[in-house]
Amino acid sequence: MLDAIWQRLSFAWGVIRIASYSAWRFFFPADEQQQRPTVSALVLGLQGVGKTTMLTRLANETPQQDIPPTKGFAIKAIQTPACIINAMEIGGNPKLRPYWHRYFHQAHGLVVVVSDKESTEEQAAMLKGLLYDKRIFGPRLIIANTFLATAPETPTAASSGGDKQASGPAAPSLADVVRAMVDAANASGQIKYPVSFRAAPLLPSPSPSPEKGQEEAEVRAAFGRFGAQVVDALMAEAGDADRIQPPSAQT
Ligand SMILES: Nc1nc2c(ncn2[C@@H]2O[C@H](COP(=O)(O)OP(=O)(O)OP(=O)(O)O)[C@@H](O)[C@H]2O)c(=O)[nH]1
Ligand SMILES: [Mg+2]
Repeated sequence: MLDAIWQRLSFAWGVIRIASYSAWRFFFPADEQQQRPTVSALVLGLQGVGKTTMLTRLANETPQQDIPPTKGFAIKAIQTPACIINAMEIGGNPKLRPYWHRYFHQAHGLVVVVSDKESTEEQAAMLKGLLYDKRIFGPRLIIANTFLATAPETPTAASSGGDKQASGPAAPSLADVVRAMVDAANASGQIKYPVSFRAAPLLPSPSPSPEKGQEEAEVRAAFGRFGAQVVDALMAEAGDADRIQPPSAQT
């Protein structure tokens, strides 16, 4: 009951923010240099994989220490050189996942976050569904949050129970599994737009390395390329960036 009220309130708050921003831009249009296309991206992934953490960082905000799970959805505007991405995250709670598909038609592209903290098997199954789902429009970007892979002293999902293997050859890493799925999807000819893949830790490792800033830059770069890719794909379709419309608004 409280959850339903909370979801309605967050939805209303999202609508108010978008409406206020649109009204502001109507009366005070951005100067020509600032006029970049706006595209919408749907951000999905299991609970706790780091979707809000990633979007908070990309929106140039400092993530809180302990981020509460996203109830319903959350929207962040991300500035990239190519465009402004309105990223809409839907919570990964199992109770929310059956509703993901309702948002497929509202986005120009999809970002899926997977994390080596969670079961590889469960995430591979989720990813397979999302990669080949024909209701999803536009390019897809898969980001593997490889935080644990860069913190060797922390047990990984593979070694702590997620994907148990008594002994013998080490299980392939989440990044390897996902990369193989992405390559297969791209080679299958069943997907209209290309799928991109980036593996990067979203949080700094416990013992920060000198490359800490570079890790974040890699995630940012992946997002920048994603934005550019979404715009390119849409321009090829529409012929003009000004005519970019979310798929749901095209009919
Ligand atoms: N140790 C560790 N903690 C992480 C990692 N990614 C995120 N966290 C933390 O895990 C918690 C959940 O992260 P979120 O960014 O809220 O995850 P989410 O994908 O948005 O989860 P939902 O909104 O519930 O779907 C936060 O407290 C983060 O600080 C990671 O890779 N490793
Ligand atoms: Mg979240």
